[in-house]
Amino acid sequence: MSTTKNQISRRVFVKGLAVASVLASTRINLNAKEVQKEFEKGDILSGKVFNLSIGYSAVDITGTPTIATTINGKLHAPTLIWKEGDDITINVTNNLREDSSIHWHGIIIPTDMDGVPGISFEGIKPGETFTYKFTVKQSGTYWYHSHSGFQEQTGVHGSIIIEPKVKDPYDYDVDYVVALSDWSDENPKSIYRKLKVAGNYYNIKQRTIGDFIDEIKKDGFINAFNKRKMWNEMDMGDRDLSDVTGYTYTYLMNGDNPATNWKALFKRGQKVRLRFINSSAMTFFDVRIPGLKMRVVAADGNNIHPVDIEEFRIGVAETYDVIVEPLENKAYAIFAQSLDRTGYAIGSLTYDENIAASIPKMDPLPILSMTDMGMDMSKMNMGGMKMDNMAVKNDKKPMDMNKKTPMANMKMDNMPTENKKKSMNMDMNKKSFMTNMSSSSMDKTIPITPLEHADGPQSTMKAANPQYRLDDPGVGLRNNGREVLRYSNLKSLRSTMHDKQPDREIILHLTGNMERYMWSINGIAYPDAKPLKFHYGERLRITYINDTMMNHPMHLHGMWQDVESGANQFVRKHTVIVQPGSKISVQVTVDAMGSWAYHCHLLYHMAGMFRKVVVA
Ligand SMILES: [Cu+2]
Repeated sequence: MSTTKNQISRRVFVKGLAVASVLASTRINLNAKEVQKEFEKGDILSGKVFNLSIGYSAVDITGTPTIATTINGKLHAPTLIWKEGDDITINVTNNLREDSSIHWHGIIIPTDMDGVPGISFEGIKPGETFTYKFTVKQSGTYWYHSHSGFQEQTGVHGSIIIEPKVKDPYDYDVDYVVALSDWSDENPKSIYRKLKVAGNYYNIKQRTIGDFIDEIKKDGFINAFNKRKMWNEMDMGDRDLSDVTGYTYTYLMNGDNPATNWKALFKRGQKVRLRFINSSAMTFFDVRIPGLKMRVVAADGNNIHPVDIEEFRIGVAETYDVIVEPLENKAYAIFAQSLDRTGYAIGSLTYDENIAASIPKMDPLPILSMTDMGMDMSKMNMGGMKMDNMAVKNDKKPMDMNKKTPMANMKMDNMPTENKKKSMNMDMNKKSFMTNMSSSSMDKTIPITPLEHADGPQSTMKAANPQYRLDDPGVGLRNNGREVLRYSNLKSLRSTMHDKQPDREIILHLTGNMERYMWSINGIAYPDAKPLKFHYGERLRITYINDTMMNHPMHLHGMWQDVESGANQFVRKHTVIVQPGSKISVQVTVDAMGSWAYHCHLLYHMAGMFRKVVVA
């Protein structure tokens, strides 16, 4: 790791304009010289004491100068390098005109250091400095961001590298952070307002009448009509892949826009570690480096059994560390296209800093299929409609529960008949909470603690027959001819020998109302919900059921989520993607007292799809 400091490339974060602190207040509590020194050092800070200043900066990312909220004048904020075992101090000064905060994402720390206003502390008032002090008890790749308002969208996000006490079990010569983000010149309040008016405001690729005619030719009128009707009833289109898209976003790599083309240097034959961090507000990225295989060695900071792949999807707030070995003297594209294919972040892994890689072609726009709606393609035949044809062309094999599926011994037929009937009718509005889950690899039946739920306006969608889809790379990545990472490939290196069986289980339905752009859990939005009670010392199983058509990256603060990624196989994560219309189970060792935030990490979903967790 000694190479890190020198090898992580230094670059001007926002090209074209000097980053000026336009509203730099006179209330900075820090020694001005020190801050200045940090600027000179570039974008990496290391040691045991860190001084971070949140303020306004002028940036020009799209050709239109505008104001960002930044840390130490940087968009993406400085990378913090910590050492496992160190006691560190971080002074965070808020020079904004509104409250601010910093949350250390995925870092296991006491609740009062976790940085969530209203849960862990009161937030940082304008002009004030809050001092975070904690012991670093883990290693790997993480990130940090504001947990106040929409500041994460306007630039308050940075990377964290924690050097391990014991060397990582893989070798590499150079080491780079590749942080992805989404930038908009629009005020995020205005983005949110537009979504409230029309959930599909930023979806510019709606279906045309021409598409409909093609479908009639292909599927026959009735089938095509029914398909269309179903989407209309949900107030959605099969192309509504993301709420906020390249229509307003410019996608950035380490703060650089595609025109700047961020560069990482290598010498032929070197092993390069790339630490991918999705620090965007709303965007899932599909990442590949054409011409190179990637060996995934860590997920969310935790080392895993290495997996060789050609492409991976990274959800908001997830991190993946990969190792690549470029054997040719050329420029390779680090290509991260947004899930909705409305744009991309790009950089170059190059042997010469003056040579940038050419831009790969974006994949065609993926189309949501019945799988993503939570239909079990393998078992249902809906009212004579040919289900096989309904899986849209590029998603021909939506899922294969029989082959390779880690949870193969799970009883998929356990569904109450009532549910089956409902799914036949495709009743997307009625809810039928399924409480009877037979759980795969566990010997005993786990008692389910019922939770409050509501059938009101917060929840207008319902997955008819949600399935575990760990082997499904997700919409747009199925059968694309490349080897794509799936959750079923992820297996933690840490031993799970001594993990106890879950004491109990809770079921969280991820729910929403697309028409009114409201998001909730079990049909109840955060302001109306009671805190979730976790018992200190218990092993808790949480099953997510996604009743909506969007991916939700679910993030639990303060404790790990051990995802059941296969039979007797876990991967330890802080953020778990719950695919549309699917279910997924995690186990949590409840070992952190206090109050914690628990939420979907899509910024504009957070207001509703959020819970306070109280561990007592
Ligand atoms: Cu969400």
